[in-house]
Amino acid sequence: MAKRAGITITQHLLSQQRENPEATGAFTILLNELIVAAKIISKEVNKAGLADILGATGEINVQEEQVQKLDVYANRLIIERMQHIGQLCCMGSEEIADLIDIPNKYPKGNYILLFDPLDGSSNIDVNISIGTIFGIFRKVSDHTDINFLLSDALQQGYKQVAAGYFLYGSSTMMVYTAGNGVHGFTLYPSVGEFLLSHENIRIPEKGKIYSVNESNYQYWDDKTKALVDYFKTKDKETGRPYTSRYVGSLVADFHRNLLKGGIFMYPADMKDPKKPHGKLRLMVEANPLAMVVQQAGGYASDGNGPILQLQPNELHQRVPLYIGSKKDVEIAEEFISGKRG
Ligand code: P6P
Repeated sequence: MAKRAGITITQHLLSQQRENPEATGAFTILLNELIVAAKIISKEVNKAGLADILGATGEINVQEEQVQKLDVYANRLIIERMQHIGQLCCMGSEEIADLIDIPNKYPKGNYILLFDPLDGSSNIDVNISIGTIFGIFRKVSDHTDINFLLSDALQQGYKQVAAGYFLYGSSTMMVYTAGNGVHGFTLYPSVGEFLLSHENIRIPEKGKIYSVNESNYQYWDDKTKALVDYFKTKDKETGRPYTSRYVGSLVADFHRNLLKGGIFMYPADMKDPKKPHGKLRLMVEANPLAMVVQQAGGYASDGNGPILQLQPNELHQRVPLYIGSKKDVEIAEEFISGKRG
């Protein structure tokens, strides 16, 4: 992986913009403002142990999950920073039930930002890496009297114009794709800039790591149990058993597997009858990471087919997720779809 240290994210975005004759700069403005939000979140996350910003608020969000103080902070911060830049017609947040309007006093734009402001936030108190995940669509409706329609957000993942994540860990990183490869940037706090550290990331075609919460084993169907048992079974020829690595923070687990190879799985389970398709959200988790992994040479499936081809029905719909090294995810698809037992 070639490295051109010293390239700032702004330089990189502008060079990508220059390579795209249709680029108007709107997208660069959008990402740059999101980066400012991430820098502020990073500062708060990294001092969370010192400020009274730890712990839960006592509220339950639209996902019926405990709301962490930093969740609320990050969500508000992204909304407030992004709503005034004049590039969005609306936003969708994992924390908010409906699409978020752009206040009338601000100009509107032609992009939709969907995001999970702080994924894995239950890990904040124990100093485990967490992240912000984002996906960007171009508006498709053209009603002059309506700013946006729900259908502008509920687009198939392959129509995303960009996607990526910020990882607040031992260092703060931004990993993104705009359809022209996957590039990683590391925040240099003393400089206050994200500098190119991982140019053109490629995920190994086959890994040696599987990531899944095995405490759900009893809630899986037989195909899912057979799949996880496959990765645990000794077979020298196929390099099994794989190593188990599961942090419980999607961005951290995904990022490790992106760099080292492997498969992350959050299968459908019968644990909660209200969530038969597993825990992860299609629009703000699976789709963005599916675009990143595909651009890096990997694959993301719901067990029966590509995540990026799924037609969304609702903003917060959940989906089983198998994502990572292409050959490993294809094996998962063979088990879950019943082609291999
Ligand atoms: P479980 C964090 O709450 C999250 O949404 C993802 O970041 C993570 O991968 C998953 O849930 C962990 O869920 O059920 O294994 O604790």
